[in-house]
Amino acid sequence: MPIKFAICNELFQGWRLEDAFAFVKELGYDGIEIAPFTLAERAEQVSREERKRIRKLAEDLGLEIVGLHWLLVSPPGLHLTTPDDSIRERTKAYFRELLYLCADLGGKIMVVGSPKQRSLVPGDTYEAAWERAKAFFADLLPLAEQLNVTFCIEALPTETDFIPTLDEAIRFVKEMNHPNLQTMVDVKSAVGEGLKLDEAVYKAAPYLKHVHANDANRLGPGMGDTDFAPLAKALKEINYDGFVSVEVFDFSPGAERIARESLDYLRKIFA
Ligand code: LER
Ligand code: MN
Repeated sequence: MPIKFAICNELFQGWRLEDAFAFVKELGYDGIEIAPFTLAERAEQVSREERKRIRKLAEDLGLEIVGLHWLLVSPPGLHLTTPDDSIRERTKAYFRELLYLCADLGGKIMVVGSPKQRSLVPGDTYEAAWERAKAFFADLLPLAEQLNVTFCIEALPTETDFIPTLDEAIRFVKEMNHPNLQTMVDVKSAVGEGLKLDEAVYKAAPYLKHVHANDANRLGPGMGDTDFAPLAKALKEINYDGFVSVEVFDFSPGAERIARESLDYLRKIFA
């Protein structure tokens, strides 16, 4: 199966969803990844009708809704590893809402990034946070399985002290030992921890369910010095059949240019 390309929707700030979907389809993307905060402050505020409308918009265009990321940008006050049971329970309840939103939109993965909302709170220890995070996901996994959604734990070395590296993400996946909790490679993060991109792919291969494509400079792939050739070669070698999804953090060149140049580069490199 050929590798599919997607793009994250928060880049299209101020666009109507239908315009963003149509634009990325026209460029030739296969999928779109949704940041829930772009739809509403809370997932529950996205009505049943709106979920159907969004899903149909994508289906009518032949665009796949890959899943969700930037899960906890809103609402405020949530945290995944805090020793405060009530905050953690609220966060878990919100993750259930996100699982339903993801499944209602036809999405199959949820990227567990949320660096700020998983970092150790002052006074906590890594080991205690680790056990809480395991219990947190253990409670959610039956619903994830029922809804056919897979959590992808994202290593974020420059943004968080909890699961900062791909090795730690893999260790977490192995300890959880559940098909609906896997990992992913975020390119700027792999570069950030000093991994070669092929090395990152081979390391993660048995658990690799998603890829975020971004230059180390936080622009789109091909818009800086990061060479994606080793990534493409390794993904082909392991017969990766998921999405490579463009995720940028510097929107200054404009959504149109970023979306177009990123896909042109990926197509050239993966050809
Ligand atoms: C944050 O840098 C990131 O890569 C996002 O995918 C977080 O969800
Ligand atoms: Mn990412």
